[in-house]
Parts: sequence; C-alpha cells; structure tokens
Amino acid sequence: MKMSNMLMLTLRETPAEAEIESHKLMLRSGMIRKMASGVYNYMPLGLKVLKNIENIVREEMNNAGAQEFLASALLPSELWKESGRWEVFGPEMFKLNDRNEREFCLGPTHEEVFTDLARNEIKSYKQLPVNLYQIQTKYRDERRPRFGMIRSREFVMKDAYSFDKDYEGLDVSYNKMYEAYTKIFKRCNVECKAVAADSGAMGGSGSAEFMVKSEIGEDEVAFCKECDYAANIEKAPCTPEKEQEEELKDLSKVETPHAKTIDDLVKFFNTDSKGFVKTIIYKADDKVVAVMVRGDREVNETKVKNAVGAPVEFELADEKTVKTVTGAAVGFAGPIGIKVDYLFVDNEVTFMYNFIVGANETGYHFSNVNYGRDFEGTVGDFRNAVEGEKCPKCGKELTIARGIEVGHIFKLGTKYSESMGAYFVDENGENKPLIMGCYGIGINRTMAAVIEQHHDENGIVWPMSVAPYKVIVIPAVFKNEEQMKTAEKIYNEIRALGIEVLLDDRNERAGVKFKDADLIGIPVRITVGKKIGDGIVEFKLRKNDNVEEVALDSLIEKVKQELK
Ligand code: 9G3
Repeated sequence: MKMSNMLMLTLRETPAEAEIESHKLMLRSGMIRKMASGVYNYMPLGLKVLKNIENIVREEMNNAGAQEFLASALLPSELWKESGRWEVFGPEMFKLNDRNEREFCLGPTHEEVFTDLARNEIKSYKQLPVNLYQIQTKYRDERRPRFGMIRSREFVMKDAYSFDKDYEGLDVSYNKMYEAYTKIFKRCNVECKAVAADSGAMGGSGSAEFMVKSEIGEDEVAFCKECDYAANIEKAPCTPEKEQEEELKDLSKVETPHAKTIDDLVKFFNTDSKGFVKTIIYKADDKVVAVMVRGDREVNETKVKNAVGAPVEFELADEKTVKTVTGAAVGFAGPIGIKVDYLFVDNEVTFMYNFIVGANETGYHFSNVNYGRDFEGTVGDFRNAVEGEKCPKCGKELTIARGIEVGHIFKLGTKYSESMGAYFVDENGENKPLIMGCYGIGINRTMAAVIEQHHDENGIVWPMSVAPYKVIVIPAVFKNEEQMKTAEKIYNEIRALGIEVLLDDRNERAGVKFKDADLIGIPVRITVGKKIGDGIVEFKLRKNDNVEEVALDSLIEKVKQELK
C-alpha cells in the first residue's frame, strides 16, 4: 500500500476518553473510531489486524477438526423462550420487533441456535462427535462499556459448540479445544493462563478461562507461584484459619447505640475486625439468604449463588427486607433469631470463639457468641480467597492478580439439549440427549491484549503474526529521485512475494515518517537514505533499537528470513 494514497488516521494527541494503553493506541494509530458508546468502526489498519487474528483462530479450529458455520445475528425469540433464557439477561439483550411485531434479539451468543441446528440435523451416534464454530459479531448492551474493545457492546467472537454421545466424548472435545486455544494465543503472542472458572448460569461441569494478566482486568485470579494451580476468584476455595482454643464465655447483649459499621464496632469494642462476624443479607429470586463471614472477609457471591442453585435474580437485600428478617435497622443483623430461608455460615466462623454479631435489635450487638452453642446454619466456603490463602493443590501461598478474559471454554452437558429436545439415537437404539460443550474467544479482546502486552513509548510493537503490514519502506528525502525510485523498487519486489508492505512515499520529513511507522507498529522498517549510492539501505526491527546497514542485493533474503 502506498501511503500517499492512504487515508492517514494517526493522531498526535490521545483522546481523553481512552484510559488504557490499548484503547489509546488503537485510536492514535488509526485502527478504530468510536461510533457510539461501546460501538466502534474498524479503520483499515484495525480491520487487517482483526482479520489476521481471525485467520489464526480459523486455522487452529480447522486443525482441531471443527467446521466453520455462520449463523444469523438476528435471532427469533422462540428459541430463547424454549431454553428459558429470553428474560434471564434483561436489558443486556438487544431486543427488537420486526414489521409484524414478532420479537427478535441481536445474537449475544448462540447456544440456542446451534442446539436448534443440532436437533434438526443430528439424529444418530454415527454423526458424532462434531464441533461447529463461527466467527461473528455479537451484541450485548453492556451497562458500562469501557476500555475500548475490552468491553464493547458489539464485538467479534469465535464461538464453537461441540456435540458428543457421552461425557467421555465431551472430555475429548473439551481437551482438543483447550489445546487449540493454547496454540492460538501462542501464535498471537498473547501470554495468557488457563484458570479454573465457575460455570455460573451456564451450568454444566466446569469451565476454564484464558486470562491475560492486566491491572485493568475485571476478573481476579488466584494463582500459585509454586505449582500451576490457578482459579478465578469466584471459584478459588478457601482454607479456614483456625483460632487459638478459648473458654466459651457467657453470651451478653451489649448496647451499641452509634456503632453500625465494622469500624465503629472495632472502636467501640476496642478489638480488631477479626473478632466480629458480619451477617450479609441477600435476595435470591423469592428467597432471603443470610451469609456470615468473619469481619475482615468478603462474601463470595458466586459461591452463595451456587449454593442456592444459580438464582436468576440475586442482589443485596433492601432495607425493608433486612428490617423484616432481623427486626432491626441495617447494621445490626446477626444469626440469633433471624428469619431467613438460608443461613450460610463460612467455615472459618465455626473455628472462632466468643465473637461479636448483630443482635437483630437496633442499637444492640451480642458478644461472646459461639457457633453451635448459640446458633446453627449451613456451613461451607462462602468467602473470597485472599493473598496468602493456602493453595488447594500444594499448600503454598496463593497470589491474587487481575486479568482480562480472552477465552472461556465450558462443559455444558445436557443443559441445552434437554431444554430444547436435541436427542440422538445411540448404538443400542435408545434416544439420548446430546452432550455439549461451548468455547468462546473474544477476537477484539485478543487484539487489545496483544497491544497491552506489546507496546512502548513510541506506539504499538506488533508481533509479526498479527501485524497489519509486515514491512514499511521509507525513502528518507521526498525530493531525492534516486531514493524514491529505489524505495519503490524495493516495495514492489517485496509485494511480489505476497508480503503485506507499506511504502511511505508521502511528501513528509523522514522524522514524521519514522514516528508514524513506530506508532502503527510495523515490525520491519527499511530506510532508503544517502548511502543508497553505495547500494546500502538501513534495516531496523520495531522490537529493538539496533539499526543494520544491509546491501541491496541481500535485502530481500533478509526480509524473507525475518518473516519466517
Ligand atoms: C445473553 C446475553 C449475555 C450473555 C449471554 C447470553 C454471557 C451468555 C455466557 C456465554 C457462554 C458461552 C458461547 C461461547 C463461549 C461463552 N453473556 N453469556 O450466555 F443473552 Cl444478553 O456467552 N457462549
């Protein structure tokens, strides 16, 4: 591509709304432009990178034996009503009516569509296993689109769905996808880690998230530096701290007129937050759930939801509900006398002695409370793991870090095949539900992750595999006939090899051209300068600072070497 013909979209300044490096650089390098909140247009450079990543995904999916489809993005509501998910996602689902007032949605994901396809087309075990995938734009009306493509309302996803005759087959399909994902992210030069994840509303038995380490990541991951254990914080199990054995003291009711928060209580009782147990109250669909964790811990809502049975609605109880179940204002909730559907008690609480809880009476707390003597409940792991938690695999200390999910693979089992009647006839002539898995990769997120991991103060440093152009040829002086002609000759030779190459033939100073070449991150830069008289050009890689002088007649060979 000759840059004199190119719509140059590079920006000197960083647009204010961009907070993270990848978003800033996608705007400044002219890869994307915002259309609306969380909605972007791809400019030529951005589209080329997107396509390069898609092709890597496509190659590895095909190598894994998956077949590429392209489903519609305009989905009839009937399918979602069959699976029971039409209402589940509320305002996050883009819904619309057609001219006959029929209800549709813009596809946020395609479990229903591919299960419908399977129930119509797969009849016998002889057709199994099968893995169908697509690379397609998805629509989700995110409440808070942010960080550019990291959380946008329209994004490109590779989503795949596997169908097996039994759970052994699902394990094979799942592991094939796990391997394919590892290859994909390696080829894209995205350093990421597969972590055990909660399957949440997707049901099924287990899932893995492919996480890119990032301070701006929305997910928290607990991982062990000693062994390879890693899990999303939603799922990471906790080991209760055992307390020094103490004499059980007499329960006593204490007037605490102004102490409502843990901090107030710490001051009032002159002890630390570990001496308290807080009781947090939630509404889970039509049930009221109270969860007790030590004062310095956090309730893990995913663990609570799983214990309740993945409710559709789940949020903190409002003041009215708290008053109803505790008889007290917010801040005085406790286990003694509480009237709730579930009283979940974190394991750790059962190893504590003589702790303080709300008295379910405004202005009062109980001290010297002991589990077992004073109250009972459903004991389990209901808190978030913290830095230093014991690794469930090797016992060493866990570290907590933030990450961006670029891929997520699930063992779905029969969640959709049963709700939508996708059965097959097995070897014994019996009708069985298809055993499913689903596998997603965020293509835009992967693109953003590449930039997050490959940039410097001058701009993007594209890995060769995804770079929009692999080589840029720059004549140093626009007015110099010999430099311009030689640069064009080099450009044509490289193009003839089928290599994506740029020729910066604009009427600009060399400095401007170097700045743009660095900003848009082209891996190889060839400069035709004053040494061309001796048949010498400059050869520089974007990823390091050394500049080599290369003789013209060995240049093409060198370019080929670099692209291997
Ligand atoms: C919806 C809306 C948003 C959603 C979903 C459905 C997330 C939804 C989970 C998945 C699971 C897997 C296939 C590829 C891998 C991930 N947000 N999920 O199902 F209607 Cl509005 O998408 N899908």
